[in-house]
Amino acid sequence: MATDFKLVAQAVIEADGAQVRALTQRAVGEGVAAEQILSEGLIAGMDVIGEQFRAGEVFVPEVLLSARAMQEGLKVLRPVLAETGAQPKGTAVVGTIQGDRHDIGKNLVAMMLEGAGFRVIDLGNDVPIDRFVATAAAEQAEVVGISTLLTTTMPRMRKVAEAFAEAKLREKVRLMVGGAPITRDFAEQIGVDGYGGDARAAVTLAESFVAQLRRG
Ligand code: B1M
Repeated sequence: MATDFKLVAQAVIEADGAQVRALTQRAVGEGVAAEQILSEGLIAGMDVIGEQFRAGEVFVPEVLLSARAMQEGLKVLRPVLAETGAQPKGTAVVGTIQGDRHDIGKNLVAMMLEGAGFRVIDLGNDVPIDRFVATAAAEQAEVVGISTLLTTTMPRMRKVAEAFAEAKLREKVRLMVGGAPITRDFAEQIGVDGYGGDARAAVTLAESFVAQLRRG
């Protein structure tokens, strides 16, 4: 039976985690690409909730319940996205900036990086600026990915770039930013190395950073 992505999205909207999990499992079993289940099912449902939230039709508890339901689908997709037996392509540190607790998009970026063969150190959400720097240095990371979904916390991304410069790590570490309010222009303005519009773009960027660094 062809996968009905609308049903997956609807289950996210209705915050029915068991149904999200079952439908995601079924789609995986039918051989549907994990990225398609993500974008046309799980993320599509979350986008509807985001719109309803903006319009004042639903409130934080409903959003949180839908987010939890979406995570049930992500749990199913994680091993599929991470299927790789190769040597690590490089080390990436990822986290959501201090003051921001949104982590679904960042988790996706982490999963896709893992799936592409990176060693990923996920610092979680609400991550202080210094922790990005200290972890990158300690783990000899090539890539640091910073996520935010809030316009109020966007300015802190510039401070991360400044902190890496102060620690004299800008030659060794490439910085990328992403999240719904982030644009390429913003990334250029704050002086980071790149912007990922979605998790797939973040992986492509991370791969190009590692290639650049290895070329020297
Ligand atoms: Co909040 N929230 N939220 N929220 N929430 C938004 C972001 C908002 C746009 C909703 C709205 O008004 N329409 C709005 C921000 C407005 C603004 O800043 N201008 C908002 C607000 C205001 C808030 C609170 C302040 C609400 C309140 O308390 N009054 C509060 C903030 C709490 C805090 O963080 N301190 C809050 C809380 C929450 C919940 C806890 C309820 C929950 C988060 C649960 C969680 O993450 N564990 C939540 C959610 C779920 C959302 C929406 C509905 C969905 C976000 C999401 O997960 N999308 C969101 C509205 C929306 O975006 N539609 C909203 C799915 C996810 C896959 O997409 O994260 O964009 P996204 O990731 C994408 C890309 O952006 C990219 O890849 C992913 C796709 O492949 N990407 C990267 C992300 N990070 C990347 C990093 C990269 C590269 C790409 O490189 C490093």
